[in-house]
Amino acid sequence: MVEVVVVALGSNLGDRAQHLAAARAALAGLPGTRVLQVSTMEETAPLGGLDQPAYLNQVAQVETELEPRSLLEACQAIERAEGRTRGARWASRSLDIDIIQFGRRHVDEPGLTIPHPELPNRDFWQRGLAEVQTP
Ligand code: A4P
Ligand code: MG
Repeated sequence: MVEVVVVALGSNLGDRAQHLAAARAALAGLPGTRVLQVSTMEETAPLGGLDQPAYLNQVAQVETELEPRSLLEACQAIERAEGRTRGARWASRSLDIDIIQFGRRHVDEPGLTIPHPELPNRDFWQRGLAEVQTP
């Protein structure tokens, strides 16, 4: 079954726009998956009040035949592929991919909650979602 899914991309380390571009390309390359629309990239102040670089955030609407758990695992593999900055240093924030919505499905399993519970708290996700959502 094909579902329309919205994922959030975020980066605050290294070449942030390049990490987001790599994420979009990798999503488009997943089996049974197409990128339908992407929102404008937006620079956002780091949440959590920590002394961190600013984020670049973007939302992508994709169509996929993957099940939620398979998509999560694929997103985590993409994060790992983009997760290294120069040298061997592991940088967890160079790319974060979160699944915001998965069609109209609700998932509440260990390690996977959809819709993403942080959606109401992240205005930049809401703006991105509004840009890609077809009425
Ligand atoms: N997980 C559960 N539900 C989902 C879902 N719907 N999509 C689990 C994706 N993952 C989901 O994520 C931790 C665990 O969440 C995963 O193992 C998965 O099973 P992670 O990406 O491995 O680790 P993380 O990034 O440290 O945690 P998380 O919860 O993704 O962090 P946040 O809350 O996204 O924080 N400020 C700005 N301005 N912009 C940002 O994008 N992002 C963060 C990262 C902090 N501050 C930010 C931003
Ligand atoms: Mg995450």
